[in-house]
Amino acid sequence: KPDDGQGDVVAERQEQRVEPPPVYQVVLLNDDYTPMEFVVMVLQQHFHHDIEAATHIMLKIHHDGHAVCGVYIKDVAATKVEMVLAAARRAGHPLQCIMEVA
Ligand code: NFA
Repeated sequence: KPDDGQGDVVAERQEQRVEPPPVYQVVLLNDDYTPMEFVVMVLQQHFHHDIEAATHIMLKIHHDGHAVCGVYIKDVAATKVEMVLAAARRAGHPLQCIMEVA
């Protein structure tokens, strides 16, 4: 039977899929001034954690200096960082938020 070329197309598709899409961790950093309640609110409102998970993550930041709050594609992660920094600035808190390749 003559080869219809379909097998080659499938092989090329599989080769193109070997690299996973790059994802970014959004990380909150500890400081001495931002109220714990504000951080818990940020984790609920911007990262959709329930109050129990949000409190756990806030305490991890407080004790370890930082914690991952969520993992997103690049443009979503960048928007999260900007929204959190804007909310913190608006409330007068020094809370810092960064993104890094997961
Ligand atoms: N360390 C802050 C405090 O004691 C709380 C905090 C937690 C700040 C997580 C920033 C991030 N008020």
